[in-house]
Amino acid sequence: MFVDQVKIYVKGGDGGRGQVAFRREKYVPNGGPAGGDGGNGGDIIFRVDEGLRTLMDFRYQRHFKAEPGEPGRSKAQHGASADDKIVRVPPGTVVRDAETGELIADLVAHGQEAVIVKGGRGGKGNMRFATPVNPAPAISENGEPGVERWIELELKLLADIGLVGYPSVGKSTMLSVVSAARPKIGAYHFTTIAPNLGVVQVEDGRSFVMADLPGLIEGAHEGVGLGHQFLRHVERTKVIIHVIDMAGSEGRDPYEDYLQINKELVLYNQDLEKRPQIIAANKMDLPDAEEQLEFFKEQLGKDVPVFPISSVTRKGLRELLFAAANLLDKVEEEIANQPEEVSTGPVGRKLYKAEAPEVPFTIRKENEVFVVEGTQIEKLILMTNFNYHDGLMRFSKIMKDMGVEAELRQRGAEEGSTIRIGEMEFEFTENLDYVD
Ligand SMILES: Nc1nc2c(ncn2[C@@H]2O[C@H](COP(=O)(O)OP(=O)(O)OP(=O)(O)O)[C@@H](O)[C@H]2O)c(=O)[nH]1
Ligand SMILES: [Mg+2]
Repeated sequence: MFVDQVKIYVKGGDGGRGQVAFRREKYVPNGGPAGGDGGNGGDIIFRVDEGLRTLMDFRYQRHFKAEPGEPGRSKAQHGASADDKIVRVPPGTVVRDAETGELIADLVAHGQEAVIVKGGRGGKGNMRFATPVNPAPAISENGEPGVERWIELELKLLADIGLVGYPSVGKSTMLSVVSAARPKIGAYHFTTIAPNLGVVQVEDGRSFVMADLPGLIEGAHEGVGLGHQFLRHVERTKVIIHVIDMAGSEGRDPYEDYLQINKELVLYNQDLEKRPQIIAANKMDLPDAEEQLEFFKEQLGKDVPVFPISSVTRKGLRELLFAAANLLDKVEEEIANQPEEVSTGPVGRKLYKAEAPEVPFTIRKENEVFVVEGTQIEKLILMTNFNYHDGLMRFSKIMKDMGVEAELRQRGAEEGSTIRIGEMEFEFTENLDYVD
């Protein structure tokens, strides 16, 4: 089974909670704060492994969670940070946010890594909150929650050259004679239902990866036949070999075939119009093929080379492969001279936009309740340890600094009004001051 699209859930590890503790030592009166920070939660990192070919493994495991950081300890010890969780993916994996469709990572080269979600930061222990005004604060933070999201993985084949054409024109047959691949061959349509890859060796030592793709028919760009599902693999090939049944052995007109397939490619993706293409006139061993080829060339009318071949007798294949390798070299040279794109960066770890952008808070009224929303303020609620009075004071100071308090007052909140942030509800209190 060829699995090339899955939806999975990922969550970074939560940060460990910071500790409230005080030094209690002999001969040291009023020991200072000694609560350590929590450790950071682990990130989820995808790493390309060229040993993998499909997204098959993700059909059985769809949830990935990184470990949380350890809580901070007393005696000024920090909690340990969790290890990152490494998830192996095949080369050609494109990762998108399932909700927004936003590109998170495009993983191409063996060993390439991307941080898919960040783990949460460990909460600060009370040692960190000591100030000259409040030298022994009972404040600590809870750990920051790890980022969670649903993502979509899509596998795009990494073939240099793709074989494109109607069903039964002989694409699989060609791959089977120019490489060690053994795709299924049949005299019926849609024999090939998933792409096959083969490594092609040209006589002069050059080699490239060729993909035999399922046949396309009219309407493929909108999902007719098998086409749509596999057209996106065509997007990644650098050169297209357009295979045509030049004998018209099924009664179709070769030139009509040629136009129709090109139309489907362009309707699917405008860029495919400019993709370098080589025309392979196949089945030249059959009667009438020569005549049809002449007519085809006339209709084509432009200076596009056509390579007459027979995958059965192997005639013409050598010339075709040379031309393909030459064109591929040219395309690769052009790519090498282009400024580097973000999406296919060098091997190494890269942080794509793993976190949602911070939006300032908003306030809306739900009946009599003032609901404050915003990632930063909601995170603050989760990270505040309300068990300590000092913690509460710090929370209220940050609310004030962020302008939440002023905005609430302006919206009509007064002493005793109900405020809701995240899961928490509390009463609005004026004049809460940080330093008592
Ligand atoms: N005479 C002749 N027959 C060929 C040639 N190439 C392929 N065929 C035959 O054409 C039929 C279809 O070949 P396939 O290679 O399965 O065609 P395909 O393009 O992969 O077809 P789908 O996978 O269905 O899209 C088979 O019966 C092959 O034997 C050729 O050069 N000459
Ligand atoms: Mg086939």
